[in-house]
Amino acid sequence: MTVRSLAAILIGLLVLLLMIALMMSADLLLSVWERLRQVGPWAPPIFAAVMVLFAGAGTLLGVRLLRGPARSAQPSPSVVDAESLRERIEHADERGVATGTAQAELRRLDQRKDSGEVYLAMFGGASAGKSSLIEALLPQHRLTAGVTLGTTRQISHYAGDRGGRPVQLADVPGFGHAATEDLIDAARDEAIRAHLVIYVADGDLDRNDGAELKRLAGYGKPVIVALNKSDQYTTDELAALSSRLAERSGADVAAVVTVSAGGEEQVLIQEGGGETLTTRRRPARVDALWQAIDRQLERQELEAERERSSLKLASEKLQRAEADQRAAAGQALTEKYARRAVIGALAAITPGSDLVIQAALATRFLRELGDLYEIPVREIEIDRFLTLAGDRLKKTTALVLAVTGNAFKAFPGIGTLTGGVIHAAAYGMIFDSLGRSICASLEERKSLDPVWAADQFEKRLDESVEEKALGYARLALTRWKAENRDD
Ligand SMILES: Nc1nc2c(ncn2[C@@H]2O[C@H](COP(=O)(O)OP(=O)(O)O)[C@@H](O)[C@H]2O)c(=O)[nH]1
Ligand SMILES: [Mg+2]
Repeated sequence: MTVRSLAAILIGLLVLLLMIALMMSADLLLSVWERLRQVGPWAPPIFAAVMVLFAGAGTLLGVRLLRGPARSAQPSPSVVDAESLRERIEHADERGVATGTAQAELRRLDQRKDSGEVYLAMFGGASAGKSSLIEALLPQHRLTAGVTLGTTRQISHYAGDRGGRPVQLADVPGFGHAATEDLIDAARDEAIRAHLVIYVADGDLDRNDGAELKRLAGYGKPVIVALNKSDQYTTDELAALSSRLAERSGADVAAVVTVSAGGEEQVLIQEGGGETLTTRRRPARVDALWQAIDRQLERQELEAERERSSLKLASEKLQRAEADQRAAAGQALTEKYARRAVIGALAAITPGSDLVIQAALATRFLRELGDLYEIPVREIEIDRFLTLAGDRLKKTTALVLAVTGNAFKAFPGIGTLTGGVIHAAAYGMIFDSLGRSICASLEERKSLDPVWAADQFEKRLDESVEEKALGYARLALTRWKAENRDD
């Protein structure tokens, strides 16, 4: 028996089973309906409504499960409109957030829109041939392309014209090698601001390239991958390479084209018995790239896409500035409460007792941090966290006290200190770690997550003891001396 006939029999059986199931359910439905009608004329419609409700809820649940967690959990809103962003900036400005970068981004978008120019940004690894490619696309410009890696140190724009439309080509530093993180970030921002990105590669795409392309796709950026230095490959190699490139970049890019930007090379020329070294331009072939660019420039959505990604960029810059400000304010608050904890402990601690978090002070502290992050923290979360943190603290009490006691050795001539002073300094470190773990939870988890924050608390306590001990020891000692002067 062939596989085909076996499949045919199986399908036949399946159809038969389905038909039987259909008949049985029809029979069941009819009998239920009949009985419902006997109950009263109102019964069948109610029954039908309940069934529809169940089916609807089931479908909704299924769809939710398939789609995964709700998108709204993401910190950055995927669609930002200019008006609400301006409002957010204004509010942030009033709170003292450094909104300059976000505002500059909006201004730049307005300027670019007014100019009517189409912005194309080069992007890619160092020495892939970005600068050379601009020279090949716009021969009226001479750039400082070079053999040295990472020659391009800043973002420059080169004006041109394509089919009567003014264009600006942005040359950016490539990533890899000598490029600093700041330079790469500036290049990324420029790519996000552009209408269209030309991703230059001179060989296979590696993991770095993949990550950059994914990131650009996240902004909805149209990207053309230009496989450069095609003169270095045979026709077969080139075909294999570009199909691999297309496969690897997948849905993230609009097109893959092969080009030869040319660039310059040093050659030895034989002349009348002697040899001279001269610079020669390699021939450039960039027609395929221009055609791919033209196709993208024809797209209606180009302008709206540029606006969307630029606004998203501005919004992210605002978010970063807000986070920086929250972190600074959180730090200041932490220092304030750590001092209070030291002072409070000096008055209250009996020598030799365990470290116990000063609950009333800690509760007020955590509330204030919640207000700062504009995240409501509930009593129950605070209690739970303080309990967990207290348990972790028991494990480290000996260590914290030992390190603190040791720190006092830095102060000459203090002889024997009461355990109370050592305890007080330890409280400074505890509140320091409390503050930093809660700030981390509020920033990263967008809530006071008791278990997560308690883990952070323990880790930060371990990390900070050595470096912080001296500072809090000094504080405790100063206060203690001030209080005992009259004795
Ligand atoms: N063989 C060959 N070399 C090229 C080509 N395009 C650029 N180059 C060379 O690649 C090197 C780096 O070029 P450059 O434009 O500075 O790269 P960038 O760092 O991406 O801007 C230079 O030595 C260029 O001459 C090309 O199409 N073929
Ligand atoms: Mg360059």
